[in-house]
Amino acid sequence: MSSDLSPIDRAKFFAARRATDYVENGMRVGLGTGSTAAWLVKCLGEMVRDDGLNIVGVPTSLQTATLARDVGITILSLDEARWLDLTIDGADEYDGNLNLIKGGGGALLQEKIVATASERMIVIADASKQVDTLGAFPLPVEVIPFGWQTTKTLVEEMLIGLDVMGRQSTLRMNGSQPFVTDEGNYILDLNLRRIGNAQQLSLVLNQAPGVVENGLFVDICDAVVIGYSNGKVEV
Ligand code: ABF
Repeated sequence: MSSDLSPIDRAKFFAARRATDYVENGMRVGLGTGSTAAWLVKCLGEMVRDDGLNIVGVPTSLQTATLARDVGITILSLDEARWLDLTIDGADEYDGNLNLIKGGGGALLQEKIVATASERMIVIADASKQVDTLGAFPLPVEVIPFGWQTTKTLVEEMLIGLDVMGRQSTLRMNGSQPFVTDEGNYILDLNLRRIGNAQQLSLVLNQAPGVVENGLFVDICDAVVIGYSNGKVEV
């Protein structure tokens, strides 16, 4: 780790490094996406190279697949691996019940499929991601491009009567074009401000025909490893 990292990057690095304690020889490991997960992949790459760690990784995005290959981790697709021992990934928010908002990086669909196929899921994060109630971070919802404006209106209407504070959503952009996920879909970011019942909201959102998946991870995460810039780590 370079000494000129920002405090937040140091915190992410320390969380990622501690999470490698959960990785054992022979494991099939889901590799998350985002800047915190990238530290994990780099740490695991070092362990493969220097300590002879023998694992296979299942990446949750093209970006992570490229990084994992670059650092020397053997990767498989989920179809090849089928079931995983462990997934380690970042998050945009986590609450005291280990419920998460994910998808700020746009990889929520593969992340959720891989995490759900895993015996255990560990989140790595800096303490800024901790919240009492989810929802300050806009909730990403992956939708198919066909009819996305209709889906957007439908989703906003389906929020009426639910325990949320806002209902506005915006199409995520990449410059002047819609952001496109690895699966060829779009993302709606829902500005809900407060999510009172994450499980109910997740079930409702996935009822809309154009919705592929949403970024709420309920009852999926088993532990959060929280890193601090001074090197302290809490689990
Ligand atoms: C992925 O990366 C996401 O689900 C989440 O959106 C994001 C967290 O990013 P970072 O680790 O860069 O803060 O884990």
